[in-house]
Parts: sequence; C-alpha cells; structure tokens
Amino acid sequence: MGRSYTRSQALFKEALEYIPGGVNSPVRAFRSVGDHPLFIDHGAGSRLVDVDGNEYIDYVGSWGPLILGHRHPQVVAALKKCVEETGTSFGAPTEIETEMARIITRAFPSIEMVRMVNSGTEATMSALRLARAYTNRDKILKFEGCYHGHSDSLLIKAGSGALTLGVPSSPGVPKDIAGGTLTASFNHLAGVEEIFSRMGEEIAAVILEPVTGNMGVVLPAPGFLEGLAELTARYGALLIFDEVMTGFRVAWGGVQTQKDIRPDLTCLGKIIGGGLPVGAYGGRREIMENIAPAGPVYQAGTLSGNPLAMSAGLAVLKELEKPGCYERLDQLTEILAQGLKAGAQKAGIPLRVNRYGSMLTGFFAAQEVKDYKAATSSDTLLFKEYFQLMLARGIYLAPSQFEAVFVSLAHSKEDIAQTVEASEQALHQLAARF
Ligand code: KE4
Repeated sequence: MGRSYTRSQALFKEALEYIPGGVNSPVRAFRSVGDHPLFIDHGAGSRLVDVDGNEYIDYVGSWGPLILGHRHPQVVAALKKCVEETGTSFGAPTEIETEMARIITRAFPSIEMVRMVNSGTEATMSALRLARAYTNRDKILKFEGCYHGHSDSLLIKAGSGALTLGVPSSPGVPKDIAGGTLTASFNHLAGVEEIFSRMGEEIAAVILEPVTGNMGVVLPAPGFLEGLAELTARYGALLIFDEVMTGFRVAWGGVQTQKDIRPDLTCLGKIIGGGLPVGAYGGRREIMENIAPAGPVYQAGTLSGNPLAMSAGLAVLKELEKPGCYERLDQLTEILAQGLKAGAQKAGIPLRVNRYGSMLTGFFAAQEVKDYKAATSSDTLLFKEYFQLMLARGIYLAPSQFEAVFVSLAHSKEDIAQTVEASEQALHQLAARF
C-alpha cells in the first residue's frame, strides 16, 4: 500500500520559497493533519491524482464548487465554447450575466436582485456594507466558528482555516473594527436575545451559515433560524444567510427554501462559479437598489460576472436543475454517513457524523456535536491519525476537523463503498491503539 509522496514534498519545499506557507490558502497546507500537502496533477470525475501518481476519491471538491465532479463534460464544453467564440472578460455587460441573475432569483424567492462578485469574501463583505448603509447602524453580529471569508469585520472568532490554525480573531484587524463585531454561540438563541436586549438598536445585521460547514457541519437547532428571523425583524436588523457553501449544495434554493425562511440578504459562491472564481449577494429589491450605480453604496469588481465564470457556473446549474440530482446526492451521502458510523461502532470508537444534504463531518466525540463548544472539544489528534490512514487508503478528506466533506454527482456507489471499507479498516487500526 506504501504510497510515495516524494514529488509533492519536493514541490512543497520549492513553494515555501515563494508563497507564504507554500500555499495560496491556509487550510490547504495540511498543518493540522500532517507535515505537507499533496500537490495535485489532475482531477477526473470523483477522482484526484497527485503528482506522484497516487489516486484518491476526492471529498473536498475544491471546498464545495465541484458538485458535478472534476472536468464534467458540460462544464468543459461551456468553457471551450466561451473561450473560442466569446472571450473571457470585457468589463461590459453581457447577456449571460442576466441569465445567471435570473436563475438565482428563480431558485431563491428571497433574492429579488443579485450582484455578482468574485469570491465569497467579497459577497459577505459587500452584504455587510449594504446592511450598515440600509439600517444606518454600524454593529454586526456573527457566530463563533462561522466563517464568512477574510474581510476585517468577519475575522472575529472565525471558523475554517482561522479556527484550524488557532487564529479565529486575526491580528491586523483594527480594534475599532473588531469592536463593531459582536459574537454569539450558534444554536444558543437566548444569548442572541440577551445581546439584542442590550444593543439591538445598534445592530445592522446578523450573519450566519444557516447550516455551518466551517466548524465542521453543525445543523441549526429546531427554532434557531426562525428565532433569529423574528428577533432581527423585531429590532430592525437585517438577517443575512451566508449560503456560499450551502447554496445549490444542499438544495436548489439552499437551506432557506427548505426551512421556508426569507433572509433579507443572501450570499452565494462556490457552485455558481463551477470551479471558477465567483461570489454573489442578493436580496429584497428595496435593499439591493441601494447598491451603486442604482444607489449610493459603492461596490465594484473588474471581473465581476465575467462570461467565463458565468459559463462554467450556468453549466453546473443547468445540470443540477435536472430531476433527481438532489435525491441522488442525499442518498449517496446518507449511505456514506451510515457506513462511517457503523465502522466506528464496530471499532468501539466514538464518532458523531453530522450530515446535511451532501455535506458531512465526522467528529471524534462521545456527545452529539450541536454547537461550537462541542465541535472544538472533539478529538482533533485522533482526527489527524484517521485522516492520514484514510489518505493512505486513497481517500482524500478535508484536511481539517473544522471543515465539511462533500459528495458530488460524480461519486458512485462503489466510491462510497470503498470509502466505508477504508474507514472501517482505519478505525479498526486506531482501535488497536486504544
Ligand atoms: P471565498 O472568499 O473563499 O470564495 O469564500 C469565503 C467563504 C464564505 N462563506 C462560507 C460559508 C465559506 O465556506 C467560505 C469559504 N470556505 C472555505 C472552506 N470552508 C474555503 C476554503 C479556503 O479558505 O481555502
């Protein structure tokens, strides 16, 4: 089984000379699960092949965008057509941007107007600026462990790589900006009510991942989202759902349509770009019409809505709109979740698997993981060992406990069975050390 990683190690050594930490995004560095990342040579469907020729079943999917798998024929064809017949970017309006806006507003009833940007970070940053302008208030409230990209106001008790690397509140964020961000505990509505009772009139917006992926997957407790909607409405604050990860992932219209909640603003990204840089924010017309040039709130972007990213994104959405996609994603991911749990039970290792749609996280924890405290109390050293044992068996999980793994439409039942088998072997091996 011995896999060689010599070329990845050599390439990483060179990358470290030119790129901070050798990577262009921290969580890729494998810092919490190993001593070097894998350099990828290519992807195909549900598979990745690294530069040493090792093949893996991929459950990262570029952190969510690749819900159709790598190099889906429809995406490749759309990109080829765009490059060969249209071009990549004009910095001028194109019909395909309106087509993307139309499909988003059709999928999300709460979104009457939408603006394209180039990352999830830009989407949430812009949504916050808009919320502050619309309410004429400065403070925002986020939840510990939720990650909304790396803009200053949101790098406070953040999740994802910030949590993984132990810098949830990053240096470099000015004190007066950090002071404008209030934090509460996800799924603890009483704590939010207490903050609003003291400062509700100063709060411009509450922003959250309605199902979190960035402290690992944690589901909203019954009534939590509804309670936030009622509370924000009562105090005149905006409710912002960051569905950068969950949008078009867990359902065609994200978590909000499943829960029948209409946030005032929604942020999107990942899947709508089909693997190219993208983000979007949208919401009620009377709010969005404050965005320049319709209104005074400035936000801009050289490549926003560029035809190339729109072509890839629309190719993915057109596939996802076909009947049966989300049922298949749900079914495959449920089989995976049950298989992981069964293997842990057999090995006598406490494993909690939180699943929502085709995203899931396994926590080595004796208790249910229903909030940040429980997630961060899980056994991350055991996760590190498990991650390496799975990697050695050709399973590429997210290289951090505080992330989600994603199943795509390219994953087969055989992929899932192979993953369950690998997990059973890895957990059995770990149990022997207990
Ligand atoms: P980007 O700026 O990375 O496109 O999006 C930021 C963002 C916003 N909101 C949510 C809910 C997100 O999950 C993200 C980014 N997700 C991480 C992984 N959990 C991206 C991976 C990375 O940082 O390299």
